[in-house]
Amino acid sequence: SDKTVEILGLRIPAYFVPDPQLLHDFITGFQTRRDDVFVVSYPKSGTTWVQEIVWQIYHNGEINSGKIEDRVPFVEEATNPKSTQPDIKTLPSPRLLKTHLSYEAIPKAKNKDTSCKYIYIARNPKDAAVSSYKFMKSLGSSTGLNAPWEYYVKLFIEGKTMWSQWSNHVLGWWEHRHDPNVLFLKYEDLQKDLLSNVRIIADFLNKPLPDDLANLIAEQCTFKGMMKNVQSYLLRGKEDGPKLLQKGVVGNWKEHFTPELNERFEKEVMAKLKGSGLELDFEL
Ligand code: PPS
Repeated sequence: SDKTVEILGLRIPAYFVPDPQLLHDFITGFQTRRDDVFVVSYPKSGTTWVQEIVWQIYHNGEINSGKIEDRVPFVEEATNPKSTQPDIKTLPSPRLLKTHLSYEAIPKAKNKDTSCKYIYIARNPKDAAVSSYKFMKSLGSSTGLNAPWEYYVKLFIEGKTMWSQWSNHVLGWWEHRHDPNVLFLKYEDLQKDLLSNVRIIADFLNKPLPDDLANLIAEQCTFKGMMKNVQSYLLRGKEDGPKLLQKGVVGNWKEHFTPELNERFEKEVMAKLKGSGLELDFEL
């Protein structure tokens, strides 16, 4: 947790925020445009997946080998001098952007009529916790994490890992799921029926797809399809290191959770969803 900085109530990894005040000012001063599309999530919930789908919807199903962060830049990376992604401020419209910001912290239009769009993707937090642990480990000890799984998951439950408490994040967005400019998706639904979800995303973006294009994008955005363009999802300069695409399955947590840990997670994380109507802990 000492490797994070706190901005707008969220813990963000320090390795890409050399100056927290600068990022704070960037986010709070962000001028949204009506045609901005934010792909939003709690980390390791399927952001890259939705970024690729949205990008292909805007580019007629083209497969582009450019890095995903060059095509759909990351808001929280915007003030990192080491970052090579395009400058978000001067990016031509329509801007497709990635962020892990909470509903509270995300840039919004001053006037509701000129609001941009937000696509939120949620995932079973047990799988998200395993995914982020593996990813952080693969970053190496200088920027990543050098702790056993049991310790990491304890921090996750306490809301001390990146982007803070999972339940606050997801429920904050869930409350706005009926807003006309918010689309709330679930990773597990995309796994079950990708084609329908590609259509739902396209319709939300006012870009309804002809059948052949919807089929093509759904095919190209399966885990297998995206692995054919894997260089897009490897971190620049660290091509043999951390991967945004790791295993891509539902229920991987079962290999990592002891019954005791599962019980604690149910009590301290899943229980917070009670009464909200949001269900994520289901089997495929
Ligand atoms: S990040 O770093 O927060 O932006 O990561 P994010 O992209 O949100 O999440 C990474 C996990 O999403 C999986 N993924 C996919 N699963 C299924 N199908 C497709 N096409 C796909 N693309 C990405 C990726 O493998 C990570 O999950 P794990 O469980 O680690 O495999």
